[in-house]
Amino acid sequence: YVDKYVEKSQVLGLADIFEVPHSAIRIGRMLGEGAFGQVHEATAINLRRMRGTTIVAVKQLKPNPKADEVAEFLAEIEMLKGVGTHNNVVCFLGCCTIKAPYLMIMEYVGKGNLLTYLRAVRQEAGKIKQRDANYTTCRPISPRANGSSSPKGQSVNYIELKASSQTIELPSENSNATTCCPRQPPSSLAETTYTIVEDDENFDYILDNKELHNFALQIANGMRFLEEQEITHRDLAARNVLIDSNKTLKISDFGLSRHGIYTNTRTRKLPLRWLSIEAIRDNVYSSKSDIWAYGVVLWEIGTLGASPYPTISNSELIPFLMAGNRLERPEICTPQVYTIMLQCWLEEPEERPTFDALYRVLSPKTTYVD
Ligand code: ACK
Repeated sequence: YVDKYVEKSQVLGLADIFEVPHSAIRIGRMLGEGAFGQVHEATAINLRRMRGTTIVAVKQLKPNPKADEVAEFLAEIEMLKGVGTHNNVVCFLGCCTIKAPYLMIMEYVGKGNLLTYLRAVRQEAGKIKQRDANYTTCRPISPRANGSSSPKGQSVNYIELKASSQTIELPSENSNATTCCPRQPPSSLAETTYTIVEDDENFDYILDNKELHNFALQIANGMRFLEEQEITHRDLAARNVLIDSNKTLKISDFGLSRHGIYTNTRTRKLPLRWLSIEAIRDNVYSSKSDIWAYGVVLWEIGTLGASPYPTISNSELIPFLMAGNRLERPEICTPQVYTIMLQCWLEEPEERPTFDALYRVLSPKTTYVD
């Protein structure tokens, strides 16, 4: 199996447009490590269609990999060669597969994974809540004019937490203890909007309903690109979505990806709490099981990176789901988005939406002028 790919690469030799010599790669600091291997930041010289030096991410297997791990890694690279590019999918740039150490060269996505981002947002919100006891002034949240005061008893739809300038908006029930900044009116979808602004080399940790919606849309967009090509991700989770400095989300880690419907025949670590009923019970994976995982990712976003089913043990999960139970609606999540989650978690795979349909539901509505 391994030889098949090595032989293929050798036959293709330089004709393989993705093949890069090891000498063109300078490995830098380690970005992360998983069961499979390691990801490093690196510089690459004269990649395909990229003259000069490019900062990239390089994935490689751990030292002394087993033959089947090598085979899977090379198979993953072969698959990536045919995927094409999309703004919401980490771009495959090249590989070293003629001789070990085998390397997979990918677009570098500079701000880490979405789960870490969400938890950082949560932490900032926590810090600000701690501090808010010290605030004494309160101004209303727009759409009213700047500086006018909030009518008594009126609930506020969203809050803005501005750590760097020590400005905080909180719902009016907390009005005695808050400072509020006017900003644009809430969207019709928004129930509660949190905006957290914290300087981190000019990168803001912000999460509001607009951003939640935008994240949901971007992930659906990337997944619809994979769905179109009948590629099943099989490990879609916030930890496998990367974020760049422009807040563009990129779906990453195709370590488990396969074409079409795939039945797992080997024992391996599974992302149990992201798996659909049929994936856990029957080992059947498809775009419809990715849709289930997408619902869990929406829940991760809505809870700012909580862990799913914290009170349910692994062995209890299937009976729990089979009894019709599902993750609860996160507080900051609108009924519309929770309805999408519940559709993603329908027991019958065929009844779940497609990524294309979700992308269209989540897309901003086009308005036509007469
Ligand atoms: O949260 P992180 O910094 O983002 O830690 C993980 C780690 O490697 C293991 O997967 C990071 N990582 C993975 N792929 C990339 C990439 N293409 N660009 C930048 N970082 C990456 C990921």
